[in-house]
Amino acid sequence: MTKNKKLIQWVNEMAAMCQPDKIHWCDGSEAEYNRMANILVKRGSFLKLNKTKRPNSYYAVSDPTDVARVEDRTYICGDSEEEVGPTNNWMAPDDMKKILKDLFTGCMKGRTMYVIPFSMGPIGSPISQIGVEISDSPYVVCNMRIMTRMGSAVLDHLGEDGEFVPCMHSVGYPLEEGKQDVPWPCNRIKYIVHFPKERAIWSFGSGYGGNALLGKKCFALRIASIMAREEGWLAEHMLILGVTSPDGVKKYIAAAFPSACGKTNLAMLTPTIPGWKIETVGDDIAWMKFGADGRLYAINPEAGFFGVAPGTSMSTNKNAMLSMTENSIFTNVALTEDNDVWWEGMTDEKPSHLMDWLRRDWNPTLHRPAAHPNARFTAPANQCPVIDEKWESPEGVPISAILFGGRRSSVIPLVHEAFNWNHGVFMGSMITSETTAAAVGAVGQLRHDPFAMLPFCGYNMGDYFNHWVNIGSKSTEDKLPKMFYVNWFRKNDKGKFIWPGYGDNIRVIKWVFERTEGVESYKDMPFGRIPNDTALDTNGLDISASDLKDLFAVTKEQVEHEVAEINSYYAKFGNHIPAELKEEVKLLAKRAE
Ligand code: O2Y
Ligand code: MN
Repeated sequence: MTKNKKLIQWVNEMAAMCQPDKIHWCDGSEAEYNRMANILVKRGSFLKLNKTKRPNSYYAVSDPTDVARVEDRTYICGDSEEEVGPTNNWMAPDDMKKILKDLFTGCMKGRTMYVIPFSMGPIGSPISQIGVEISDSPYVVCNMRIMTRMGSAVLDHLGEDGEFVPCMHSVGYPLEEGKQDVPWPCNRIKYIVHFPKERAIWSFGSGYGGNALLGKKCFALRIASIMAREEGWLAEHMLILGVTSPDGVKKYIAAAFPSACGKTNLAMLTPTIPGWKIETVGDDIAWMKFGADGRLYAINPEAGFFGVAPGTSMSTNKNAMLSMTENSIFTNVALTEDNDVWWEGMTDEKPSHLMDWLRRDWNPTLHRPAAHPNARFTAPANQCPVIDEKWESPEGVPISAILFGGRRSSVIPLVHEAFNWNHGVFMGSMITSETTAAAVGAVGQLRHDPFAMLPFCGYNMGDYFNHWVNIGSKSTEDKLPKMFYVNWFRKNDKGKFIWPGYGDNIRVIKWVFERTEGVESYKDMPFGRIPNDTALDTNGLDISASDLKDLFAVTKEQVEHEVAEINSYYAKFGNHIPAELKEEVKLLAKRAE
């Protein structure tokens, strides 16, 4: 228990409103985890996987209507619509509170209310923050124990008057008298709501991923981006990796990619060129603050991976596969006859018989996927074979380069480097990418996703760009990370990917590394600096000279089209777009002439 007065008062208030049968304060112990898992097994929500093949691991399938983040039900309730900007849904805070209070009243009848104290980042790090999630879902408790530092140690650190972010969650499925529970309780009505002034989160109706594990997207990105702006730091949708050259020199890189564009794969990459080593600090979120030396230091606020399963295999991401060999949870994948997991792309040969994520018999002749495309594994980060020795360092790791990326089949080169900080901010602001299954909605459509933060920025995106420009004025170019834009996804005229990707992305990382060392291995093109003719290491790579050329090919008309596109996108934000970025658009237009 706790002596924190604010926390006790909040829990009492929420309990009075939600009317649970019981309240359980989570201690984060292994025994508690096992008890929760057993509750879920009894309810039919969890199935214990084959204990020889996948020790201490569980299988869950969600309700078919609750499979991804619900962006159209996600709100930022700032004081005004302008404050949250045109990329967020808005409602006046008092109006939203009324709706939520109605929905939450009695919503936990017949259930236990779990109080889940958690730390985003190593407990006690100057960059970390504390949250407390209240939830009626034991599935959330289990996942939060993997994804965050959770339990009594956090309450001890919080003390009597420490600050925390209150995160209120219900699946919205009360068990009034006689009502039977279901394996995946949820509600047709869903609200994922953020109150910036109170720094509070309310989530109703969904038990899935980012909608329900409130430390992740809701806190570590939306609320933290607001904190970061007020306090002069950065809360970003970025992986963090360490790269060591054959000479033993180590640098850290952060990289922002839209959802399900291979961030986990890049974070755990197995290099195809000898002597290079990649180690993982984080695969989804980075919090970065300036150190006394004027450099940006990053921590991974999470303690686990909530990765996309389909497409993950021993050849695409061996380290992810080895991270989830035990103590893991699998959601919406398929189940094998011997109680193990399977998903599309996991093995070359498909199993002859499975139970699919909709609990139906499945065999390969059916020609439909056995796993949902947004199926997930939840695995502890410390089980990753290439976890970086400093991944829990309280002071974070110094960042030498920031990569931006998107899924673009044409126009954007394999890699280009920014001329300077503001040009890099401009590059981040112009990310467009083809949509994936990580969020509900059409897949494969091109959409702007600036800094890969479109669904995750807690305030006006124009002001967010300005915050990035301001960060650049707090240090000097030699200390700030260099910025790059990468695109692994260019296709040829037959619709085939030109670049092999995966482990071969080390070739691009190698060039980035050398650029941070000051090697003059570049030439200019309108978008920025690209590797000069000999700079990209293609030794041992089966790629023709013309394909290589195509990876960087851009016509004047294509650049002009991007300029027109970014101008019309910026127009949505009116005078919130910083003058420095408007200037960058003009400079790009000039370079295309
Ligand atoms: O949260 C979800 O339901 C899936 S989306 C997700 C999960 C882990 C990491 N990133 C994302 C994302 O959408 O960026
Ligand atoms: Mn993500």
